[in-house]
Amino acid sequence: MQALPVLRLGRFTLRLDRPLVMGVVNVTPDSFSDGGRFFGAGQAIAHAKALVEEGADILDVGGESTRPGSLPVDETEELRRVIPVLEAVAGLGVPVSIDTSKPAVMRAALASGASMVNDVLALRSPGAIDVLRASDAGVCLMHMQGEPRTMQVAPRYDDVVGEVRAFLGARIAACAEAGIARERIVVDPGFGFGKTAEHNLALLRGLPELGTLGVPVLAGLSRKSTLGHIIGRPVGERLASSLAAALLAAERGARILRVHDVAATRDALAVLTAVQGMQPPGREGAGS
Ligand code: HH2
Repeated sequence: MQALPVLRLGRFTLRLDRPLVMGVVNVTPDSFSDGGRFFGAGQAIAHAKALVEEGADILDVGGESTRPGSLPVDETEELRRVIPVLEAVAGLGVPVSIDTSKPAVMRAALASGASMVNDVLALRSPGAIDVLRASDAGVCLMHMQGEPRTMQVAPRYDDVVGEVRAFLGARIAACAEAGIARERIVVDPGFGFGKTAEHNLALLRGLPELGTLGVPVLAGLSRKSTLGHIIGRPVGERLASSLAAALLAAERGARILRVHDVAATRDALAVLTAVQGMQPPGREGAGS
């Protein structure tokens, strides 16, 4: 089944005729990629505004790191981190997603202007589906094997693409059963979440198979350790490899790229959409 042409996230309807860019706003002291640089609400808000100016189609605000080995954050602290940021960025003109697995944080975030829930547990926490059922928000259902604290210890699959696809298919079905329209759903193989570099590469290769689930696929490879594994560079030196990964994912059908470097990703994707014969936004009539 082909992916639906639009994505409905609360009051926003996004067309999916070109790959969309989701800009990451981490309000955390310990994220793997930007390690506390935007931890204060003021810094996070300024960063979010900069990402919108760079062309982010969606912002993804998170108050809990899910990097390998990270420990859970309690609900009060997570709310303290994200709510002031959501209230400030909800009016920037692009849909805002809340990156959380806690139903209470989802509920408060949606009440504070978020239009999407990005859940690395794919709404498996008790009560999470009910929060989405009672809203018109979008949802990203992500695959993870295990939990962040231990997920990279010994990830194992017989058929990583088949198993991830079956899991995501079952989560789409659970959402459909709860009355969540397919146009509100996105799926994500969860690069780096309980996967070795080989598993991640197999998933990138097999991304078109996830596209046959009939909802848009989101890919988050930006600055991840699989890229470090390939090129042998630390997290601050992975821009070129992140752009390569974003293009490869988009070429294999990913409709949303979750990235830290929005402007550079937009430029890279503009080349792809031009080659594919789609019009990059805002460049109509450009000559040379
Ligand atoms: N990756 C991270 C966090 N959330 N959500 C989805 N849907 N897909 C992903 O690949 C994904 C995600 C990890 O990246 P980051 O937010 O930069 O780091 P941290 O979890 O350490 O805050």
